[in-house]
Amino acid sequence: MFFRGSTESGGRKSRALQCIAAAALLIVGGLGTARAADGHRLWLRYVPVHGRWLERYRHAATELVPPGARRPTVRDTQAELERGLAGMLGRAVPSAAHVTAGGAILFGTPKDSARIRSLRLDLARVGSQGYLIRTLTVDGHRATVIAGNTDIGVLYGAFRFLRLMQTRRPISRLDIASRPKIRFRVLDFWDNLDGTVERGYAGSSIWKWGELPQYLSPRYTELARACASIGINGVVLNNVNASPYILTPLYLEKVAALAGVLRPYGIRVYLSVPFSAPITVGRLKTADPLAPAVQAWWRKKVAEIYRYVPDFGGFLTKADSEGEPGPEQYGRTQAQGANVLARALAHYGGIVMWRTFVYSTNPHSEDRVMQAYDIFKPLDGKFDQNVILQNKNGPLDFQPREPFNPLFGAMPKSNEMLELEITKEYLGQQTSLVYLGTLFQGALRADTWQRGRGSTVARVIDGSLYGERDTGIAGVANIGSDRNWCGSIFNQSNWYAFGRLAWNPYASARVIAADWVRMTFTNNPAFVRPVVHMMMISREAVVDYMDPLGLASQMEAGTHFGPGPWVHPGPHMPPDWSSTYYSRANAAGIGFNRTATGSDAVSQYAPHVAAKFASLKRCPPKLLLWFHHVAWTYRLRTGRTVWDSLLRHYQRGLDTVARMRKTWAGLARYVDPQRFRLTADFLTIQQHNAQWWRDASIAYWESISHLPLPPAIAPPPFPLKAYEAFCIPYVAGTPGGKPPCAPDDGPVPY
Ligand code: BDP
Repeated sequence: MFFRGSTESGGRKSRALQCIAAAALLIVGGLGTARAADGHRLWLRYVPVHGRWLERYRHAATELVPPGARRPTVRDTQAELERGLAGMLGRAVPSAAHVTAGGAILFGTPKDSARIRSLRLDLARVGSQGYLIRTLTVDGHRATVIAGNTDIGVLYGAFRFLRLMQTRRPISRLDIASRPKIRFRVLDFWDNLDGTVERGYAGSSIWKWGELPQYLSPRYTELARACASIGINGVVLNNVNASPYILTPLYLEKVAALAGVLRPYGIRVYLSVPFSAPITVGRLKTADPLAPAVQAWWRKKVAEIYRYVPDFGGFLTKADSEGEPGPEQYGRTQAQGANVLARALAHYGGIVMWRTFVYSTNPHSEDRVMQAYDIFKPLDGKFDQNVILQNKNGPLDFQPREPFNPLFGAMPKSNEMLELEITKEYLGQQTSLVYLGTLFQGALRADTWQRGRGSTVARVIDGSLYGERDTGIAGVANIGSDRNWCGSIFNQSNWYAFGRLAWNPYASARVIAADWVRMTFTNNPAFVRPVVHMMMISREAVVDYMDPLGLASQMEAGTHFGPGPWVHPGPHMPPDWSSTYYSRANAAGIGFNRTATGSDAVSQYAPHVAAKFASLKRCPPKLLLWFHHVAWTYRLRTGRTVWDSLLRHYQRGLDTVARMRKTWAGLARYVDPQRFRLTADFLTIQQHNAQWWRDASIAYWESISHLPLPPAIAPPPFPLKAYEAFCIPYVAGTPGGKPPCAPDDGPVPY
């Protein structure tokens, strides 16, 4: 049972009774439906509190004083507080019209609640989405006040208050003010209308288009609650490789139904749109953004969408990228393309999130990682006010490690937002335990130096560097139809970390991990400490066994699962989708020369950063092979050769995973059996994968470098040919469904 994980003190019998009471209450609401230990309840488990914390919390939560209004968000806020308090305190907390006793929880906006109005709280500083939580004397009693300027601000405050209890923080003397630093905090679902999910590893799409609009699965509300609990306020419903059908009335009706469910939780709906929609849906002859008929078509279509969804958020666009249509086809710029959509949306307050993930797979084109900058940088100042350029964190494509994208901070007259990939497409997919909080934090803290020291990506995207108002951050969702939402329990932490960092991009990945562990499993330090440690080292482990020292894109080219350092360009393999394009490995050395003697990608960074990356001595070793081609025998600062270091990284990655597995194996007594088993078995799979990556990579590099393995490195058990032949043809989430290879008839090496 799920409550086995709790180890805090408290009489066994009374604890059992409390558990039964709480479970009964939880079953009534949303995420608390049956099969409690399967991970379905995410971090909103609200399990019973025991011992001294229970005493304290009961004193500080004696009654709920809701505002008079009964709008959906207000009702949901009350329901959440009731559910959370009942679950944690083991008894229902009654509602009262006024504060009648010490320990009351008074929530609402000054508009709705005369009491809150009379407190004259300084709510101006929390804006339209923030909240205050304060312990005050109200009508002679000590009370907790959760207040905001809007219903949604109050809901966020309620979740924060519950989190304090879930993570065992004192709640009797509170003075908290919080507001999101970023305005648009969006989850991008790469979900197709046929129910598949591009790069989705958690089952099929959560949106059941065939059932909509008549049937609204309770999962939608549960999803909305979970998103609101971490402040996510936008959802793009469909894949960036967008089907035009999404813009037809058949689907707009369904979109409207979903928007209706998400709205009370402060979540706006956005759609990915193909640039060619005027042709495919509108039956025009062109999608040229300068053609008046095209402009009129977009205006009409947008007006229609707003009739279905009056608070529609806007569009996300992937144009001129990987075969998707775009303005370039008509000889128009990305700005002309973006603006035609932006102008149609402006009247309604909608935005365009225009992706800068634009590149050409033409074999003769320039260094792939330089293309977006060269296309977009000259257009700075040409984008309409309601366009936000959406940059992936790195200049390539969501690799285990990349330097930051040079576009950040390089376009002071344009809005820029950050796109992160929560689904672990390139990091082992659903079975690998990789906490991305550290990756996200690294991306946000990267210093662009565009306005001197401290010009971090976080400051670019929260508007504090150049003063933009339309600020945003997007995460490619890792959510699907699986009971546990994300394919594994620990994948939930990445959704969670994304939300927390979207609210506050300066937050600490470690603190977020600890909160998540406490809410998801238990507050017992004997569990929290080792698990947080395991999460904090998990990303580096994957980098070590997949792409160490600044290598990139060494995975199988279609599925992006498993090693493929040997993948080279061919008739069906564009150079910049191949691994050898990135490693540039030959008998003399390894790495991509991006200094002035090579592609000169370094010149796209601010001078201070460029100088550092360009210098062989000063370039961080973790990015060495991204920027430099060096001899296998080149010595790093550590005194080791590149060859030696590379081998040690692979080994270290594997060893770390083995250690993580061992750590987890020792924690069974703190976790319910179901979630324990799933995680343990997935760590076993991950260890196999790490071994496969290590062995295959070493076998391949040996064949190129012709150097011997030092005694500390065990030779790969199979010849290179066996690794090249070993293949997994079908991997969830791979578009097209065409197997990249055929498994052979021999034994399975991993
Ligand atoms: C790549 C994915 C591909 C996406 C693309 C994108 O492999 O499935 O369509 O990114 O971001 O990494 O558009």
